[in-house]
Amino acid sequence: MENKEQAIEEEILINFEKKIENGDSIEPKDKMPDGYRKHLIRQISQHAHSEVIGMQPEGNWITRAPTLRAKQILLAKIQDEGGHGLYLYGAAETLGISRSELIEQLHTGKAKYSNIFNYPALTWADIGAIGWLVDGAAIVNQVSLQRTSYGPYSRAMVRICKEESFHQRQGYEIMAKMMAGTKEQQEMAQDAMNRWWWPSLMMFGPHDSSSPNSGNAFKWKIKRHSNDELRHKFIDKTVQQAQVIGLTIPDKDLKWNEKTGHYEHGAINWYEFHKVIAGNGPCNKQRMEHHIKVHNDGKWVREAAEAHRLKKERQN
Ligand code: BYC
Repeated sequence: MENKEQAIEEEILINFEKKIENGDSIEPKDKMPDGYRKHLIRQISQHAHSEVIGMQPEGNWITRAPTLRAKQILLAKIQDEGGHGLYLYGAAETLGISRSELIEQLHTGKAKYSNIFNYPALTWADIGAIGWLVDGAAIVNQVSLQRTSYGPYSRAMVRICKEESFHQRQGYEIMAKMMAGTKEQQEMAQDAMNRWWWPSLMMFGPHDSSSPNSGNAFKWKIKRHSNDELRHKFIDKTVQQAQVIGLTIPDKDLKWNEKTGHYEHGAINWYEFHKVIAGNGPCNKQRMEHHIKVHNDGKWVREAAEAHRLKKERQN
């Protein structure tokens, strides 16, 4: 009996590895090793939580957007982020975990979400910096994930990237406008840049040499580029964009390396990164309390939807 089960497991693994090697996508009905399934649930759910928690710092500015046009654009962007969360929760659910389990993992601290959303959005320029830098960093990562091996995740990325590029431009437009404005507006934009630059670099995760999940992620073609490769890509394109509008990158060690064809950056504060992802950043408590409150307030909606579903099922 044990031998038979072992033989089945081995066959699953051989077929799976063949598909990965050929570059075929893995679909929900395909047999897959448990490690692959768990790795994806961890990453996709953390990605989904990041999209939804990311609505909070921006939501803080809806009522204070400086013009009706800016308010409309911001509202649409935040709504998009909620939609991204839904595609990604849907992709995670195809791996055999329920939405309520995923939310419980978030609320109990078992699942992480991006470090970046634990910083406050203090001024209108922060909304520019979030769109330009945070969505800009997310795009670089997500364009690479469009070729990830799990079909539903890869397809979600294609759709999300189209919307993110609009978000990035929305943020850059805010920063460009402020840099073309008064001295106070220029200072406000530079201050936002100074506060969001380093946490944005941390979004790509630890350096490759201290990234425990990268080994399997590459073996299974979940990741196509390393944390450091993507971080460099982001820096190279963002430095030029900053120069065009007159913003200074807050890194005195930043310099162009002719040989590598990339910018070299100063040391990232990994102590701060680990503190923030362990739950001790400036806004972790506030973000989670808000999510739990809103989730509890929406309990009646979930109950009504479930009652409706059961009623329909009885009628059929
Ligand atoms: N923040 O082995 P590593 C958006 C954790 S939302 C927190 O390199 P991996 C937007 C990592 O989870 C876009 N934790 O991990 C929304 C691991 O801990 P666990 C969000 C981080 O998975 C609204 C440990 O550190 N994008 O754009 O190979 C408004 C070791 O790391 C972070 C995604 O989620 C972090 N930054 O690589 C505006 C992209 N980095 O899980 C904008 C999808 C690392 O073992 N995710 N950790 O306990 C990924 O591509 C990968 O998961 C990462 C990390 C590159 C982030």
